[in-house]
Amino acid sequence: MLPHAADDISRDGKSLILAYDHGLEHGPVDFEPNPDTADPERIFELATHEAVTSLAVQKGLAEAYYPDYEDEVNLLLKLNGTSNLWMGEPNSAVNCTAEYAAGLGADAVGFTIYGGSNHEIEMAEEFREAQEGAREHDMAVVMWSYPRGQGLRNDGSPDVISYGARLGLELGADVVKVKYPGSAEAMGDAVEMAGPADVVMSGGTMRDDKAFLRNVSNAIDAGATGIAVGRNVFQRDEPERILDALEAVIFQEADPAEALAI
Ligand code: FBP
Repeated sequence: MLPHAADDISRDGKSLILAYDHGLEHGPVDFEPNPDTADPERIFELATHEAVTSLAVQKGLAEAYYPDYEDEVNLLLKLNGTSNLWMGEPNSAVNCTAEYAAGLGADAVGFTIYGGSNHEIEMAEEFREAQEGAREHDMAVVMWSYPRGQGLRNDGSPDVISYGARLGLELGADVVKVKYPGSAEAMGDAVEMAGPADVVMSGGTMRDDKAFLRNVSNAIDAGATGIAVGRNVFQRDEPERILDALEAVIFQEADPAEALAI
């Protein structure tokens, strides 16, 4: 484990990853609340906000837009991903190698693992290749650790989320992205399981500002180092406002109510 491998995509040990791989993972439905968000340029522009420590996108968007933003945005290139147009046990295609990501100027790579899926074994083997490739190019490794599949009755339970955090540590991720397990205590358990790996919470669907910021604040209090968030930021009419508030909660550990007043 390289203790500071995630420095390129964090600030003072904290991070706000703006995730924008939704066009692949969920499709145009995620742009419906705010149709302008289908335009990647808008999100690359948003990623220049000082709260954002990296932007997570797939290869195609990086090739088309990153050359214009490489001085202002840290690139977290997602190496696998898939659409939800098909049905079956959770799985994800590897769309890009770590070497190719390095060539695009990536600071870090991202990789989804669906622990508990019938495809977990092949996904772990694909992750091994990605993780070792990232090490060769000094890129941090962020694992989207989302246990799900036939074997799991409740993939949102604190125990399963803690197991997901541990998978990240065991397999060599520098940062593990997990769903918020519902309380600061449960998040604390996940953070403990991840050991020296950073834990960031996932953003989820758009919801009430105060409840959202309260969860983020609880996660930070529990030792999480930040958030990887997509819809809860980019679907808003004024995404800069919630980024300002997130910046205060994550980097200044401000109270959520005060952060909203900024
Ligand atoms: P959100 O903040 O919008 O939840 O995005 C985080 C994320 O991990 C994205 O990177 C990804 O596209 C999406 O969630 C996958 O969500 P799920 O697999 O749960 O539908």
